[in-house]
Amino acid sequence: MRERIDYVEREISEIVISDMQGAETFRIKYLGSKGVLKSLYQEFKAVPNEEKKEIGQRLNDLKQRLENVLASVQSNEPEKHSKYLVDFTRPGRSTPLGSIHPLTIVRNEIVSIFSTIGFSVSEGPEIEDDWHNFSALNFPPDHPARDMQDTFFVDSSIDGLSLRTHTSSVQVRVMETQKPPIRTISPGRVYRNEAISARAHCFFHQIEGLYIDKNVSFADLKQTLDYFAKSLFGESAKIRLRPSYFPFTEPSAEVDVSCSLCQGDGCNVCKHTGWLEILGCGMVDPNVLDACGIDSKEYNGFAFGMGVERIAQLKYRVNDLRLYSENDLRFLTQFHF
Ligand code: 2NL
Repeated sequence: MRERIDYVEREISEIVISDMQGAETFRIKYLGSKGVLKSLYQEFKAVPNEEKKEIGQRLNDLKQRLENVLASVQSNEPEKHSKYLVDFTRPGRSTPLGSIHPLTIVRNEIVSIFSTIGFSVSEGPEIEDDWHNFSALNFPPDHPARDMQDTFFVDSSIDGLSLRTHTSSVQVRVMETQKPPIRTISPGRVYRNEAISARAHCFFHQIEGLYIDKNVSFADLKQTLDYFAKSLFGESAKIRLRPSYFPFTEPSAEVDVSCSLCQGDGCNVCKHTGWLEILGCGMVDPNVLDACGIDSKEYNGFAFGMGVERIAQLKYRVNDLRLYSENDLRFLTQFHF
């Protein structure tokens, strides 16, 4: 009730009535038989007894104010009425502060960790051709990711244009245009043709990293990822690597981080393994370097990729991927950094 009275007071202080027509509209809206004041008095009946005195007083003041405004306009004294309408001493209306999306918070944090060790940020288009999304990355012609089932093709009449399925396509562009040494990460939205559920969405956010130089070793990769995991999850975080396969890296590995909730003892979140999978990585396949115009006899490097949703899920215990894109303020306002 108090808020509604506040609201009406604020509203009328901003109204400018310039003619008789305006005065009549004002009268009907606020003082008419189906007007705002009438409905406030209606609501007043339900106010608890102990508050009746205060709220009743405010209502009567409001009624007086509305009548005064109307009378001054009708008596054609515009100066007087403008004094009633605008109170320049009122404090300004406060604007509620927004909050930063959890995926943005996590992305910024990851970008900032890698920037401390010399990685730049590169971005590229979300619609890609077959070369940058697949062929240059050593995907064989019959790889399932090239199938309509897994990838969104933009227009069947335009050969091979699709929504990028990973941000490796950005790194292909970097390798094509820059000379080693290259140290870059590419954050961005990627698309996969999946049925939407708590665990899968048709788009998600990825951060990929690429390091190309002379004599880069697998130990360099491990050290970089160990530094990253400790910076993101705390000094006590450990990583482990398991052999894996990607078309664009050889050898390839999947990386787990020790579960920060149970310190490795085993809990629901890590399914009693003590470990959580956070990213994939490997040494860039020489075929990829050569396809991008970098001599694989002279240079080599490592690359890695991670899902931002996945990392945010682990950091903030989010259990349903759909929450990230529903724009529900009850979810979005919970994140602070
Ligand atoms: C994952 C795994 C990975 C890469 C991404 C990459 C990029 C270039 C060359 C070679 Cl240009 N590799 N990226 C490498 C290994 C894994 O992502 O699970 N992502 C969500």
